[in-house]
Amino acid sequence: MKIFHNPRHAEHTGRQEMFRGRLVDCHEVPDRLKFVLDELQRRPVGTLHPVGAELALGVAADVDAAMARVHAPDYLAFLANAWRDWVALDPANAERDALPSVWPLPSRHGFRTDAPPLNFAARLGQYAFDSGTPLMAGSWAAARAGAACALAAAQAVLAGERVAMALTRPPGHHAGPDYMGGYCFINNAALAAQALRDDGLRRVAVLDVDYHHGNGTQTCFYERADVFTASIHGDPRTEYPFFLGHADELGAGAGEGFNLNLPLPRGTGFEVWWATLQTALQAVRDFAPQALVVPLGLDTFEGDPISGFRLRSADYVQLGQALAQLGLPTVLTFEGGYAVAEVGVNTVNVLEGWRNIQG
Ligand code: SP5
Ligand code: ZN
Repeated sequence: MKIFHNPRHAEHTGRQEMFRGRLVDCHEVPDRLKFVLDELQRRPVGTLHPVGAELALGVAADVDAAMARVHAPDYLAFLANAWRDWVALDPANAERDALPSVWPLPSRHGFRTDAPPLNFAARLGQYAFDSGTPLMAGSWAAARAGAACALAAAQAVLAGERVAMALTRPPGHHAGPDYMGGYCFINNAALAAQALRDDGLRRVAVLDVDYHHGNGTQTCFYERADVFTASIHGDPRTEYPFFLGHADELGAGAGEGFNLNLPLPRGTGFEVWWATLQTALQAVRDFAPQALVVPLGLDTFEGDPISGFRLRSADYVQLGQALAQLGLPTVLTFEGGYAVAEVGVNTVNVLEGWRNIQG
């Protein structure tokens, strides 16, 4: 297994996120990735390949072109210049992370989206759906290098690897075509799926196992029949991201029937989660894809500080085995998982499960 990791990830190190009226320490911290790398030293289940944005070659040789296949040009330009614009708003901002605090509600409320603001705080609200995703000087460089990791993993699979992982942060599955949020800026899983399509695979499936609904990925492919998206997650009636991820979201237009949401109540344990995984796996098999992308969140773990499922460390070996048994060329992208001390063991357990099946 090839594991493409992001040497620039720590350039994105948020300090605080807004939670219920106060700023709390960020959950999405650089140590998450460090603990995975440490565990990979102990259990070398794959080969490690550092990838910087400048190193990506092959499919959509240009990382920026690949990002533009998924994200809107104005959103990418916003991200690329965000830090400069934030500091220009007030030089004292150089010492602070950018968090939005004003949003245009949907147009039914009369707020206009046809007259984009120039004020950076307003623009941040235009492109971010929560105030839990701090943006700082290095966020763009880190996210862009992460995109390169996702593309490198897709390239490896296209070149014949049975499984490759993009081990990067910030994560990606909450980022939509033109918005950030949920600790995410660039949707690495969507990039990988689109790269697989662009290299000629006709059908690609995405199976999101993060605790939170993969709203960004769902939205990217919602009206398309060539990329099937499925997600198992905490019920959005009580769980983040709240405004998407319900079971009745089936896709639209040509994409109708090509989105599957399997929400489960907070508190769900492995037995019910596993049965639900079987439903998702069967849906993937029914779609008959040529490749699979798995946004791999480890925040389904019983010890996760912000999530509510009850998986145990050993359960992740079974997850890896079940995914491997699909027999599909697969790209894994590292998403959530905030029990920092355990996220390494849990991630490598998935990879270990894979190796048990594929040798
Ligand atoms: C990629 C991913 O897993 N994103 C998740 C984003 C969740 N953001 C909102 C979480 C708010 C939880 N805050 C809990 C504070 C407890 N002290
Ligand atoms: Zn999550």
